[in-house]
Amino acid sequence: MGHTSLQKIIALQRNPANIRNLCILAHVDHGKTTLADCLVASNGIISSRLAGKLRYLDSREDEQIRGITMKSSAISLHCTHGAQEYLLNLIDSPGHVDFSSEVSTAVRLCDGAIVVVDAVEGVCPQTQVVLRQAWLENIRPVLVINKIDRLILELKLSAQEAYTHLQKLLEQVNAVTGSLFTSKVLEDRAEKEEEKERDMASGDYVYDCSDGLEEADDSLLYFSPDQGNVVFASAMDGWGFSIQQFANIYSQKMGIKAAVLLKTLWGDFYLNAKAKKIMKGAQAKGKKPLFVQLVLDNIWSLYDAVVTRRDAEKVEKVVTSLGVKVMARDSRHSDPKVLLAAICSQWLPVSQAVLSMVCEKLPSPLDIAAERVEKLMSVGARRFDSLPKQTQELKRAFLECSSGENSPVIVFVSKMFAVDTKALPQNRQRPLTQEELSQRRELARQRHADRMAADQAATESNKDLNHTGRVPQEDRPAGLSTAKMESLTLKESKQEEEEEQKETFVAFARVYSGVVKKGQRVFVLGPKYDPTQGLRMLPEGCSASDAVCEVPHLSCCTMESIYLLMGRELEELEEVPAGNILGVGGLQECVLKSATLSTSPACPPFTPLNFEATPIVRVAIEPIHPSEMPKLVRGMRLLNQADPCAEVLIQETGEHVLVTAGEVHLQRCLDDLRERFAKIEISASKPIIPFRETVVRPPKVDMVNEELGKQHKVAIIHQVKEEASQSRLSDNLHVDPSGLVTLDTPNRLSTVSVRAIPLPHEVTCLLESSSELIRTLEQVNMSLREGKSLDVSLRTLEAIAGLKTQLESLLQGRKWRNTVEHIWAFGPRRYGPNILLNSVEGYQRPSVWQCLSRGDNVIDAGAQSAQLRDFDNSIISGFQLATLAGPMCEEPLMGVCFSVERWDIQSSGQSQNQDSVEKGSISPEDFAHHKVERRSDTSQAEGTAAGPGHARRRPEANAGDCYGPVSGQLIAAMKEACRHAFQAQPQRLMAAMYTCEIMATAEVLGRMYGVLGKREGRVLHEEMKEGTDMFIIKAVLPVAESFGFADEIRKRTSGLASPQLVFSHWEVTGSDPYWVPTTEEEYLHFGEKADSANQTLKYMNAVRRRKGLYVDEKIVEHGEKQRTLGKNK
Ligand SMILES: Nc1nc2c(ncn2[C@@H]2O[C@H](COP(=O)(O)OP(=O)(O)OP(=O)(O)O)[C@@H](O)[C@H]2O)c(=O)[nH]1
Ligand SMILES: [Mg+2]
Repeated sequence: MGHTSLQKIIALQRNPANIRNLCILAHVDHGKTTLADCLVASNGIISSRLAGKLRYLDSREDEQIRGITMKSSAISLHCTHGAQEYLLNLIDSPGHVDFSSEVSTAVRLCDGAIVVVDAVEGVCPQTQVVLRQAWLENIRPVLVINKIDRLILELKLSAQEAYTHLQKLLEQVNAVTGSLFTSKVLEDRAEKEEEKERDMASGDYVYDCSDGLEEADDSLLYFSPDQGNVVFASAMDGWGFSIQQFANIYSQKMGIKAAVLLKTLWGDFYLNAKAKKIMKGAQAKGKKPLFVQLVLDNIWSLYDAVVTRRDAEKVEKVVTSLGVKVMARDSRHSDPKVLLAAICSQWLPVSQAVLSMVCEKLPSPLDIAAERVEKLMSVGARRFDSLPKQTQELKRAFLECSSGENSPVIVFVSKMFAVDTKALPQNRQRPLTQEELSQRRELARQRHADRMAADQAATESNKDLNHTGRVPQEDRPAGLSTAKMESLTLKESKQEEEEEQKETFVAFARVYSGVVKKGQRVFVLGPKYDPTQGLRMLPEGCSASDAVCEVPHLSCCTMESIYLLMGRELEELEEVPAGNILGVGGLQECVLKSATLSTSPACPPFTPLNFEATPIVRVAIEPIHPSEMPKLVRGMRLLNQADPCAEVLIQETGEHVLVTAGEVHLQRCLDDLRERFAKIEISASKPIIPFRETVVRPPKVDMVNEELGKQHKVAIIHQVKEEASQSRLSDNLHVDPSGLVTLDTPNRLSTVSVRAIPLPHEVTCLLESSSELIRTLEQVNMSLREGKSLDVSLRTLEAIAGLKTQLESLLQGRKWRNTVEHIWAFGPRRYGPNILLNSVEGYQRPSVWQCLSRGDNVIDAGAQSAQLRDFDNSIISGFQLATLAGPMCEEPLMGVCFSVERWDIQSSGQSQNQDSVEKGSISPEDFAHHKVERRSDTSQAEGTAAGPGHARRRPEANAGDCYGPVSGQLIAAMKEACRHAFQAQPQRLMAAMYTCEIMATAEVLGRMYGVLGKREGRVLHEEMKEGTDMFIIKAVLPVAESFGFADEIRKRTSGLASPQLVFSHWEVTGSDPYWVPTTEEEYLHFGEKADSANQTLKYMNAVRRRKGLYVDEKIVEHGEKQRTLGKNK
């Protein structure tokens, strides 16, 4: 045993064929870090006695305390398999859903993954997610079924039962990969069909009736013990095996070929002892399957002897028969698990089983698939073959993974992590050489002599002072005061040091091609960098060390130091060849979270990481002492850089907002801010819960379930009118009983009529899930409008066409006839889940789907249309503003269709304003870069809306001049019209919902339902997990009610149930916040005030209060005059 030397690892780094880059993925608590411990122990980095208890890769204090991993960390290990030596770059990832972005950063750098599944819990939500992530990144998984000891000791299954259980579990896992595979095959088939259609058009097509599923090769895809990609293990007890090991053992013992055993050890086979043959059909004949007889029975009897019965004699026998050595202190230990671990870790060491599987079954960096390379290189909608030629040539560099002198360096940074500057290898104290030691000794001696001399002098002078009759200031020997002085200066320098002690950022990266050298200069390619542009602007053969002209999204930096990642430690290196995972220092200034580095400007930026988590929990943060604001700002900037998922933004109100994926993540971010990045006391606001505003169809029955007549409608109109009359726009505004709102611009030259219609739920969901696609669609449309052509991949076009067809099929019926063709825009930010519809008679404009029918939709615009077209953008901008912040509590809208039914502009006063159209309108980029400027946009439009009051005072003034540019007026008018149209319908809030899957035993079920009920949660389904006494409950719960939920559940169920909350969807909350009783029955039932609890109103008012908006609440609801009865007599 002993540390693998650094030299050895450096040597192994040069042989990519024997490198494996892999990560460990699983649901939370399935034993990833414990397994990693076993692997780390095999290299002698930690003692094997501590393996499984230390959790070496959980290096943060809070990780150890909470017992969950929060960040992914890497370690390089060495192993020998067969005659070869391998280098494993292993990354342990967190399983908690809040940190799933850390999984994305890990998966990107790997070629393979160990997927760990708890034998009892089976496939859990995060297991599915990580399998999907591995699939999306095209990395190959192998399976470890962990915690098999729980089947023996906790569930007390017999070996036969355990076998059935494991079979089912394997089926479940394979079902997940199977469904991923099928959907991919079907997708490919659709693509092929498209090609065929084109071939058909050219006439050379032979009909093919297969659906592609039969011919697709899926044999490598599934997990199966006989394929060698499954290991059964108990990481805690230190054992694990693949059936290969048992096949080898028994082939010697029984004289059966190992290959035969390998095929039959897992499956419906049994041993016919008489005939000494392996036969099929164990189940039908009621025989023990081979796996039970030869494998599980041995393990079961070992557990029985060591743990259950603690039978010393039998243990002795087993120990001798297995030929393992047990130390006396282990066999005498009071905890039988110690003895068990001692036996098992020699008999079936888990590290050996897992490492052999990894070396054999996972691909090396040389095996990187061409498909994966193309996927990494083609960003967004771009096609790989539309990239410049030099860029396409880089594909070879990837595939060869060559470390030649001339190969371009390509590095991908997937995250930045903070390291205490003092912990960096160059700052670490190294052992002193003999020479230095003697130098120091000499120095110390000198110092001591000086001090002694000074002391002497001081005592003498003191004596002199005493002689002259002055009272000594301190009646202590003067020597002490010198000591004090010294300690003071020490203290000061310590403080200085603390000031200096900073965090240094190290990039977590992988080299895909070339050799990375310390001090090398490289290009940093931002996510929007376009190699075509770069190649055009840069001189040929230009390198990053030359002075570079300004190319957008391209910068240069020096890789100041490079490190080998060794879990808690870093080792400094001089160079790292292709195919390895490494840490790079010195990128702090030019890389925020992730980046692509290259020596060649032809390299495209890699596709962005696939993040599964949506950051949803927002809090506002402030320092306890306001003067420490600059420290907080700096700290938040660092935090933003150090966390792949956290977002930090400054609202224009000055609030510093932190957005995180969940409560646990939030807690970690706050701890980091306090202790590492800002180092000040901070206070965080209550979480800011996001809502969406929407409208619903007018109800058919009233609140007491009576059929509604006209009465209700009258009430709504009444309400709208009332509000409108408060507004200064009232005489420009007209609301008709059907909810159509007509509004004039202040100069009365233009009129818009808008109606708000609720979108069907499915449509909203579709728009929500296709937001990326709609954003692409918008980009394509923009470039078309500007006359540029964008090379869009066939797949993207197909997806857009697919979206259109889906929308068409969902928007059926008279009301929605031809709607899809007439979609004007999506909003907010041009890709949100609301639709602007062009129902203006006779107004023709290019369709949003124009990219599907390139060129052939020339619109025959009449004179009126042409005039309107000039202001088209203003209407869109008004719609964008209206959907960005609704009238209920200024939250974004969702699922609303605004249909513009009339829009006209009178020509006078228009021509002089023509030129202001461009200036006044809000460009799509403004929306794309929204976030911080959001409110300022709104206020700009509101500023224009305030125009009319001001203008009415001077009606005689020139319309064009005093009301400002027509486009601005139109934006404001459109926005107001939308808001009023929205209010003319029954309004609702939509709350963000979490889903959670909770596993609990029957005893705690009742208490758990209690907690769920109290928090407005809803149980979707409940089922018993087969073979266990656990129930799996799936529930939804509003985010607003979720804070402290996990803790409460854990407390109420004594830690037996621990839910994981995952953002799932938006849901309309029950009631109308503006509802007042209108029918007689309702009066009877609710009373005049109808002041029973209205959850929506509570949410709405809370948001309004937070935003400083007017809240219509009475402090005293039922004020009654106090009377002193006595006086009245
Ligand atoms: N019975 C049993 N318990 C195990 C085994 N392996 C791990 N555990 C326990 O399971 C718990 C979680 O183990 P970890 O290794 O921290 O799990 P993890 O997958 O790294 O968890 P996260 O990183 O938080 O997702 C610990 O209490 C371990 O002791 C095993 O083989 N058998
Ligand atoms: Mg862990």
